[in-house]
Amino acid sequence: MSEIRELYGASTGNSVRAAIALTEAGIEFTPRCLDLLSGDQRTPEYLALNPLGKAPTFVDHSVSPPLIINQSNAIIQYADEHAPGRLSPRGPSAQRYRVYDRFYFFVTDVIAPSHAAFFLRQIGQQNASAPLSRRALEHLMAAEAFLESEYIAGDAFSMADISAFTFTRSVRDQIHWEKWPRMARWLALIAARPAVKLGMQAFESKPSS
Ligand SMILES: N[C@@H](CCC(=O)N[C@@H](CS)C(=O)NCC(=O)O)C(=O)O
Repeated sequence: MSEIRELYGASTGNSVRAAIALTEAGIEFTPRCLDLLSGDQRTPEYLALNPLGKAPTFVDHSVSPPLIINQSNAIIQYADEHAPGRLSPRGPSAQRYRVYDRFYFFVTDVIAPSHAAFFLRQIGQQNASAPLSRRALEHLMAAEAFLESEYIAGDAFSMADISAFTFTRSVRDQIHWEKWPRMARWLALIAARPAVKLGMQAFESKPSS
């Protein structure tokens, strides 16, 4: 485990997606577990790294000053750029833009409404949250049509699979899988990847000292 790169996070979709991307890219990092319920994200030390007090935060100490990335999707982009060809095809091509297109579909049309719904539930607005949760789920199921090949954006695993995976897994009990055979097969395929398994476990240990 490398102390040169650290990923602060918790067992939430945003942190786990970042951990999966770094692991798939072969980038070593030390996971730093935050206990969000205890407020680890609001300590002065953490706020110095992430002023909004959100997880994840990635710190790369190999450069001076250290590179700090706060957005999960920017961490995924870092992983993509540091391991060319692993999370998206090399060089501009129709295939590369299909990866980006589908990656952003999940980020903006699935994950974003689902986050908004979560926030509304947290502030007691259950009624307002329900249509957003439904919308996220409806959009997710559009991905059945993406899966003409094995992966979300074609024949190769990509960052689009990472953006789709954690949310799909989190709602797996709400899905009538018999209607979505390609998605069912895809979910099992991604869940079985060694790097995905490792990324999923990154923040399962107890808080680091
Ligand atoms: N846009 C950010 C969102 C980060 C975010 O909302 N993280 C949540 C967990 S999923 C968080 O840290 N919540 C703790 C809090 O708000 O106190 C990203 O994608 O990284």
